[in-house]
Amino acid sequence: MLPFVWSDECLRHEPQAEVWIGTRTPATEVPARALAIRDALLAAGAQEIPAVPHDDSALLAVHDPALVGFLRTAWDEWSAADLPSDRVVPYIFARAELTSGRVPATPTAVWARPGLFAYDTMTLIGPGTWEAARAAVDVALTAAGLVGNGERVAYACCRPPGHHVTRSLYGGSCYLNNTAVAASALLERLGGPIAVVDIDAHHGNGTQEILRDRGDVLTASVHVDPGAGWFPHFLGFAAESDDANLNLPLAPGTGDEGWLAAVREAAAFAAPARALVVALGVDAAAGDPESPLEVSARGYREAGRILGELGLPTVVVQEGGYDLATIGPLVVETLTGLAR
Ligand code: SP5
Ligand code: ZN
Repeated sequence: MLPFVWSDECLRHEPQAEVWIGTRTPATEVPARALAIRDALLAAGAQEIPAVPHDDSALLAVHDPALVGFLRTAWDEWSAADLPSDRVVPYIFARAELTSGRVPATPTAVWARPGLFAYDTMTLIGPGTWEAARAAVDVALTAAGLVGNGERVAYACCRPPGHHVTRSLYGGSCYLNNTAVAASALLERLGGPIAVVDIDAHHGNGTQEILRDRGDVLTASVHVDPGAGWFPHFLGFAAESDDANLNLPLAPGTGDEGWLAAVREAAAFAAPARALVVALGVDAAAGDPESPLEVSARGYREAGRILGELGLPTVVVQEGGYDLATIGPLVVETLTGLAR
């Protein structure tokens, strides 16, 4: 049965909250997500494979060393500063225009440093955040290694998710871009072109910005229309599409029919590739608290079948999905469709 890669370290990130429009709201990207998915996979007979530690080379191929260095030490520095906040959160942002494009100073104040790397206030850092995010990269790289060595499909059961992280900025409940790291590693191993198809409910903005214009990666994303008021708000529009990038924004309320038509279009776009990375968010499902799309479990199974029909070596990397009662079965449905 299908191999899935796991690390207990991914459970160590406990954000507790998000700061949204200045209010502290309960976190939805919680450790129980990964446990729910793992339980469903084991019940379905999937084979658990422990993550193998990898050095930073694949990570640094897609991320600015300054971002990685910040994330590695952010909690230790914050907690040592004895601040009146139990999570790392930005309050001032180093927008490029602020310094007319010049490199901004590295702030003396520990509490100003997150503004060099964070693009939202929702993505809190606490004890264990770095260890979990770095372990998620190892999970994704282990899955990519399995596929590089001939496995047709491998699934990275990881969190925190990654597809909102750019080369140098973190946000959207994401810290390191597991999907982009997996794609980069697969590219090294198998050669290009590689395709990334992102079916998370939200646009894969970080993956798009990291991988587009490389010339050897095709990126496609099916997501709720940011123009209808949804994260990541600033991008994810159809007009960003070109020969190497395809954005398929969908109206809130879109169900199986419209969503699967877009998945088919994304699959056709990915067809010329030598290998595939699927950024699997199951938050497009009806009932998910973070998205207004209305996809069913049968829809997810059909999406898996459509992507599996490409017949490509495929790494599936977990992204979003927040309804603890259904995310496990939804992942199993997708992988069942894919691995048939
Ligand atoms: C990986 C992923 O699915 N990230 C999604 C990030 C989108 N979060 C946007 C949150 C907008 C405000 N949500 C208010 C509810 C607070 N829990
Ligand atoms: Zn999402």
